[in-house]
Amino acid sequence: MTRPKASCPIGILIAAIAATLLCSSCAVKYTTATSTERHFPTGSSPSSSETAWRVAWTFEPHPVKAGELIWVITKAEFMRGRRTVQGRATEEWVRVLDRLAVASMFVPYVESGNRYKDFYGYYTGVAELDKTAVSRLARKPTYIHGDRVVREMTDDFVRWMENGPGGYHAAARLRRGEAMTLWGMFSAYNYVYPVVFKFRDDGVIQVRIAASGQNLRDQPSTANTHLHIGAWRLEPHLCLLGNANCQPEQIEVEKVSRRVVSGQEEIVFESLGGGVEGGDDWVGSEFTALLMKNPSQPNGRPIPCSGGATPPCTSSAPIGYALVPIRYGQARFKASATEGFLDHEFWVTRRPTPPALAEIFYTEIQSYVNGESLAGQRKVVWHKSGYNHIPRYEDLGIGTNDTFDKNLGVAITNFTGFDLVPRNLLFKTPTYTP
Ligand SMILES: [Cu+2]
Repeated sequence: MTRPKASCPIGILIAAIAATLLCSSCAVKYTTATSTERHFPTGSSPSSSETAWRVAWTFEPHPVKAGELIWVITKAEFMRGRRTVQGRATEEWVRVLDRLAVASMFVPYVESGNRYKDFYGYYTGVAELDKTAVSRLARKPTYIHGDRVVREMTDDFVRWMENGPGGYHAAARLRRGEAMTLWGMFSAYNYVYPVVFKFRDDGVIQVRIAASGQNLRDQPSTANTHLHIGAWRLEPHLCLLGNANCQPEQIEVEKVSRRVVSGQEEIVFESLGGGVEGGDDWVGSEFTALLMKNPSQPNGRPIPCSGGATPPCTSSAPIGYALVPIRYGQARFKASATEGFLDHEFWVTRRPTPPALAEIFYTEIQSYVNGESLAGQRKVVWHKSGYNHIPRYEDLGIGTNDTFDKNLGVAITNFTGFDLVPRNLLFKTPTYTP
């Protein structure tokens, strides 16, 4: 694999050494990996819970900005339920992801030609949080790791509602959703970017980023309009823990489109990249999503036998996750040929070896995509999603002589991102008992 132009092996080494030196007094505080496990519903014991998440994360040296760290989810495992085997209820955990992290924040302005890579050259670090302020603000109980990552158990509105014959009826039940929400933020000079990973009780992972902090200019004019294009990098795993036959290398990544074919609407599945590294587009009229599935990991749910098969029979449906975009639009204007990362909303590449610290920037993806085969390889999936920030009075304050002052106001957050949704991963509707 080729490497990003600005992160040669020596550069990475220097960055790693510099991070260690600069942070020698706080190495334990900022670089120690940690993990958390939470069961749903909140308050249930691990032996009686319906579902659960186990998530690990760490801080790694930024390959370009020496001395700065980046926040990386290094493992996400979901407990999909219990199976009774030989009279004993056994938890079934699925390793969903090996890595999940922000991969870019690209900010091109309509005026001036300024086009900032806020997660690359303009990155100024994982922001330190004021524990007292966060504890006052956040839902309880709150856990804060290394002054950088907050864990909250959050409400998630209505998860499901029953209906009955003739419509909704008074005896119907509903369920309030819950989530384990992890959030932190990174900064890029005047801007601050809250980063949120919400791990829901139904197996969904909601990934979001927002922009806040102070605007670059004092004027709320349309000439100061800019995009905040967030991007993420993830490594699907999709294996049941303990299944030695499961191979993440077999994962297939497909683009799913609702498309008119010969006058008929159809759901069309196409290999992302066609077996080699490559990218493809989000099409609003086709509700484009991605499907990641692992043929080497069947669902395993007991099903009636057919065709003379000998019991017990189980579902061979591969477990999977859909990547569902949440979008406001898509940027296509390139100021130069070096901005090829703007060409597509989805990319798939071969995972480099070793996986850490190499090929982690969406804005450098042109140097990663070089036509290598994906057959039998671990895959990295990339997605970008941005919003158009037209500065308004609400983002600014009023200074002396009644003039606008960016430093006396604050940019109001606008979140963008995507959802990761289980597909044929559970046995039944999660958190629902008929
Ligand atoms: Cu902005």
